[in-house]
Amino acid sequence: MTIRRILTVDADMAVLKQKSLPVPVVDNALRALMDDMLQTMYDAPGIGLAAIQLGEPVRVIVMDLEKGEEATAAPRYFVNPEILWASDELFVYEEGCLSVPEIFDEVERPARVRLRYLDYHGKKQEEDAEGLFAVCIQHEIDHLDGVLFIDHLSRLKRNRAVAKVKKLAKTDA
Ligand code: GNR
Ligand code: NI
Repeated sequence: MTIRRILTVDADMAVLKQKSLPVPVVDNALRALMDDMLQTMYDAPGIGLAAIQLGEPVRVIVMDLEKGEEATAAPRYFVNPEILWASDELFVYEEGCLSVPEIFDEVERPARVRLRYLDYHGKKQEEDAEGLFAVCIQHEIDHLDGVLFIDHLSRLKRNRAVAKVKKLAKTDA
């Protein structure tokens, strides 16, 4: 398992805007990628990560809503996730993204979604999500379609966010 570099909007916007491709089969090579993703996410730390954030354009997500505390670790893996249904009811949450570091803003999304995906073993699953789980899985599926949470904000806010991340990257370098 390897901690890898997380792509950010200051340097890697073109890659992050790519649409990721469905995975044909869940094999050991894919599980190795998922293990790297989880370790990278825990190290960051974050609660979710899409493969494209490591530069891999495949439809794979990892998640741990327990923030990776060893004792309560609850890693989740989603391959080829699809939203089968979304509630009309909406929910507002202050989101952040490891690819848009130190920017936080409110995004409105469906409060509940029904998911279909393949798990770590390639087994087909269906599941309902609500609360933070629903927020996070929608944020991650957006990544698979080249959509960032700042794309849900006004153009002014989005431009300011990218400018801020670029400035931050300069001062950190
Ligand atoms: O770690 C993360 N926290 C978070 C908080 C609110 C809404 C979404 C997220 S996902 C984010 C990690 C990330 O960038 N995943 O793509
Ligand atoms: Ni993100």
